[in-house]
Amino acid sequence: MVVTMRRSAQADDVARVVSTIEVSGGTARLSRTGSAAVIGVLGEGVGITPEALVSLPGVERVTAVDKSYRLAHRLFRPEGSVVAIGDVPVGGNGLVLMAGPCAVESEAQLLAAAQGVREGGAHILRGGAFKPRTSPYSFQGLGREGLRLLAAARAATGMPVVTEVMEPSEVEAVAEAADCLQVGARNMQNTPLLRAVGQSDRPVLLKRGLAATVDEWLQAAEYILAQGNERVILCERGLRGFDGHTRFLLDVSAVPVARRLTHLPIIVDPSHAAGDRELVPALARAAIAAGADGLIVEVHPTPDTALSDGPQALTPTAFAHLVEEVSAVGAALGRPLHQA
Ligand SMILES: [Mn+2]
Repeated sequence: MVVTMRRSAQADDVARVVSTIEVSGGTARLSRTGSAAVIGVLGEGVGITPEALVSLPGVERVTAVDKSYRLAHRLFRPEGSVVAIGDVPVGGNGLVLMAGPCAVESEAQLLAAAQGVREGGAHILRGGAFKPRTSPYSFQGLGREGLRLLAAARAATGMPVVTEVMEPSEVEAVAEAADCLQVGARNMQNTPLLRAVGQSDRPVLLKRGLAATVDEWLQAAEYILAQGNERVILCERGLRGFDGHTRFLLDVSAVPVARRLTHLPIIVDPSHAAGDRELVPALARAAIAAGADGLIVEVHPTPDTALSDGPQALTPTAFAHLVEEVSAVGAALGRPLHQA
């Protein structure tokens, strides 16, 4: 259930609703953005009925929402959420660009990538220290040393950093080095990891699983939100398709579908969907046209020597060109690139 208060409701009206929920054994989560308070009811049990809540002073309406997610539900924050990564707001009107190498390989490679994407117009640096590779014989990332290099790149460029965390036991170390924790597609339904990042104070970039429905994706987000971390950004990155010309099938329709269902910001990863650098700009333009709040793009100073995902990596020059194109698409829709 989601309880929407009247705009005229007083603080003690809200407190009465919260205590009614809690006395009945439920948990109340308050959302206070916009003109009216909204209260999400978690773990509603035998004692709480919509009738008991709707008759309380100040209550405008009580809406039954899909039981599987409610803090992620658009009703909980109808005007949409803005989630800051460092000082960069994701969501809202401006478009945000995250870019950098698939994997952190060395100090020189990361710094060249970071400076290249910053000059090209990126707001946030991406780079993997812990890499979930399909084959155990592929490069697995530099691990803790990669985190150290990311923190150094952040200090050198001033760009906030997003990087993947794969294990609950690593959340603290990754949160220290990075401004945003990425949960990768292969871990979207790793519930211990979702709970662990839900207890972190860092924002979380939640990639959609490569065979996950939109509802499963939103339920994964709900795991994080239910732990108390309200800062979740969704990322569409392509589904398993049947045509080998692209690595995955970018689900552009997931952007407006998720937009209708949730208040969480939504970005798109055109790189892993395409798997081919020549296709990345078209998918990036399509994502912005479909209403995405931003992009996460793989860029490498020398893609041909990349230790992972080289075929889909753009050069910094190609990235700068992509930024010009998506900026034009965004401008046509009244959504300029975020200005620092
Ligand atoms: Mn990659």
